Amino acid sequence: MTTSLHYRACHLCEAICGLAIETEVLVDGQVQIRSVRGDAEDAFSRGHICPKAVALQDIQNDPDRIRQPLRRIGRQWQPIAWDEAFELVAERLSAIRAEHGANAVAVYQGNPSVHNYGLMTHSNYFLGLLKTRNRFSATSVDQLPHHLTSHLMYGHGLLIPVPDIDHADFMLILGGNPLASNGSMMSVPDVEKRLKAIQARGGRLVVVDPRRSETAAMADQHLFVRPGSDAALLLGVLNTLFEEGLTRSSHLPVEGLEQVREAVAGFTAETMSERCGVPAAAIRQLARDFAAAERAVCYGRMGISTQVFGTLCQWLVQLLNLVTGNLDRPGGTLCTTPALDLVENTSGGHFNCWQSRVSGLPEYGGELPVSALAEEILTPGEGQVRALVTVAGNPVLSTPNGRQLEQALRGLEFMVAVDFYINETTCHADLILPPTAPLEHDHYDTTFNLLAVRNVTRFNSVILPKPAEALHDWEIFIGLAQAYAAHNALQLKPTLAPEQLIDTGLRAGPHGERSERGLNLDRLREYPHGLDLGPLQPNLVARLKTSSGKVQAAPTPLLADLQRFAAQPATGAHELLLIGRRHVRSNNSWMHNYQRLVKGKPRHQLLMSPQDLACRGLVDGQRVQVRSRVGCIEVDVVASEEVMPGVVSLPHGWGHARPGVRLEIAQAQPGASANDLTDESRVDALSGNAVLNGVPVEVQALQGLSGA
Ligand SMILES: Nc1nc2c(c(=O)[nH]1)N[C@H]1C(S)=C(S)[C@@H](COP(=O)(O)OP(=O)(O)OC[C@H]3O[C@@H](n4cnc5c(=O)[nH]c(N)nc54)[C@H](O)[C@@H]3O)O[C@H]1N2
Ligand SMILES: Nc1nc2c(c(=O)[nH]1)N[C@H]1C(S)=C(S)[C@@H](COP(=O)(O)OP(=O)(O)OC[C@H]3O[C@@H](n4cnc5c(=O)[nH]c(N)nc54)[C@H](O)[C@@H]3O)O[C@H]1N2
Ligand code: SF4
Ligand SMILES: [Mo]
Repeated sequence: MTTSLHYRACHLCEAICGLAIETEVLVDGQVQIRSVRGDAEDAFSRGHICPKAVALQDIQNDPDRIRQPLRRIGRQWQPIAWDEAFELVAERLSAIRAEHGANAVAVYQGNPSVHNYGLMTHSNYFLGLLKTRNRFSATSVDQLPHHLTSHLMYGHGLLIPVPDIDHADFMLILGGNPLASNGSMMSVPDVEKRLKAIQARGGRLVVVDPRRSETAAMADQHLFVRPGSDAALLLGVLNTLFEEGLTRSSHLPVEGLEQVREAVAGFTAETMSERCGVPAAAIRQLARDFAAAERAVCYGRMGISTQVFGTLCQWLVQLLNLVTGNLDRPGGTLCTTPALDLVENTSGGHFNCWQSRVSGLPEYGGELPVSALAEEILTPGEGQVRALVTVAGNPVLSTPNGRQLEQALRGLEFMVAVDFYINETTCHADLILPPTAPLEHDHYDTTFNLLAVRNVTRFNSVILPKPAEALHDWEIFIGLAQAYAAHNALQLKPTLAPEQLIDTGLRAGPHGERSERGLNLDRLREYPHGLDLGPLQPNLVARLKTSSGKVQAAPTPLLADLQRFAAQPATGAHELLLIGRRHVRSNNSWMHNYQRLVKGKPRHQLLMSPQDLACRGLVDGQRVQVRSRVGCIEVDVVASEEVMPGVVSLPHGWGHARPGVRLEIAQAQPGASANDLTDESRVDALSGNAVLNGVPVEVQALQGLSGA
């Protein structure tokens, strides 16, 4: 038996930890994984690993995983050859498009797309040919407000300042729980150590969250905030900074600061306190503490993006850093100087160039908000969606009102999924095209090096042999493109393999041919533990993409949204509001069928404060029914002092007990889907981003409902 050791960046979340993976060749020539460990020599992650990476072994061997294309005939799945499958897709999509127009074909691209560089380089090779305006992705159930804010303020949706966590003295986190998520829009392996280091050097960590999350529990201060009201809190802080003369000038060229000062003048800590539930004195003190710190950073994530004023929140976060002189400053926020520079290589994005047909939600960067997907399928009329392509996504569990989407999918004329599972979404497809498993292809992270807390880069070679007949995601897209082009007499541009495209990108990048380092793919291959390109440096002046060459502090759409905020009545304090949560042993809507990951006690119950339980006559551990405007689920409730009164917390991505799904272990512990409760009609009106947090619900005992 021969064993060998391979190094590789983990692609499962944004932390991009270095892994050391040992493989062995068995007597029959098969190669299998022996162990997955953290790579202590990794320049960036220094040996950190979490349980998700260990489950890479289970992905490889999972009997549920599909290894050849499948075609659904009624309820049966039958193997089909690749060529036949490509031909079927081309034939069906071309026919639907010819009859009903380009927008009749929709696309959903899910989260793992951005963790798979072949999908990043090649999915559009095919999807671009469809020329549909009905493109959707996980962006609009997640970080769309970040992109839109950067697009409006800095001129490019990917020019996103990252917290310089290793040099900050004060870190304010709103709506992020990096101890569970391992950080997001901030690639930061080993985040717990880095947060503790802030405290060890005499700094402070403050967390704003309706739940005392794992991160809040280690913070120096935790403030409970009423879900969905962070814009009020941030406005109160910003107002205090101006009112008490706590601002600091910035070296950056800025336009619109006076307008900001005037626009927030009415939003005092005292008036905002009522809207967010945080005492005015605490809001003022937070502003003073933030301003007093030598190097402070405000970071707002998922919890404040996916709410009614998500974009307003992200704008206010940027402003807080800007007016205290912490934007583009060590210990504040800094933009990376990435080896592969998507900011230089792509357009800055566009916004609201068209709107969704039924609800008029705005386009961003060529995509529409996914909350509109089901209604675009269900509403008859010109431009109705009749066919769908999903790629690495499970919108039935991941997007608002999953039950409605499920119903919509049943009515499609044709659906094809590029995925390796028959899950809650792909079970509705006519055809599933499974790519190779993660370790069967090489890896470069096009996305998260761009958002890392140091300038890092790395290329890793393939670890496990590609099975005969298998295709990589990018090869599937080439196959689809060729078949589709042949059907429609289109001329396809030649393309290169992903690694060659990366080589070109590296050469053209800031560490490439025009720099001393002369980085290209061959040089990068010499650093399997990753190449550290140094700490983040101030660079925003040179990287700004606004037409004025200045930071736009007061973009018109954001000032207008402030009016929407001012006009909105405060949420009734009597309403029970649903929020989400993450856990290190769960990953979005998949990986629940990996024993190494999900072992142990269930983690998908509803958390409720003891006083909310008591006033409803409920007890810890009871089975309850949770109802919202759109749906109803049954779950076990757990008494928890972690959540503030008036708030219940349920993780998303569960709810695997649906007909047609083939995920054996996951179905033994199916849980319920939070997105059977979230409401597709509740969006951040400015961006169209889904509202997943702060959803009004009612909770009752199950037995009380008989006959209801
Ligand atoms: N209520 C609520 N809803 C949420 C959230 C929340 O916090 N609360 N979070 C939201 C967020 S932030 C996100 S990003 C979305 C994520 O939601 P989705 O975009 O649906 O992504 P996943 O749930 O990760 O779906 C993963 C799918 O991709 C497949 N897959 C994995 N790797 C590959 C690959 O390499 N190639 C291909 N072709 N397929 C692959 C898996 O088999 C699985 O079917 O969920 C959102 N939904
Ligand atoms: N283990 C694990 N890691 C993951 C994922 C996973 O599923 N599992 N998913 C990955 C993905 S796709 C993403 S986008 C990232 C997300 O990474 P994070 O943004 O860190 O997401 P969460 O861990 O869900 O933390 C969100 C926090 O917001 C809080 N919150 C909810 N509503 C509100 C509110 O109204 N105001 C405030 N202030 N807080 C609120 C929640 O209580 C929760 O603690 O994680 C990534 N990493
Ligand atoms: S924290 Fe994220 S990147 Fe690191 S090992 Fe876990 S899943 Fe992989
Ligand atoms: Mo996400």
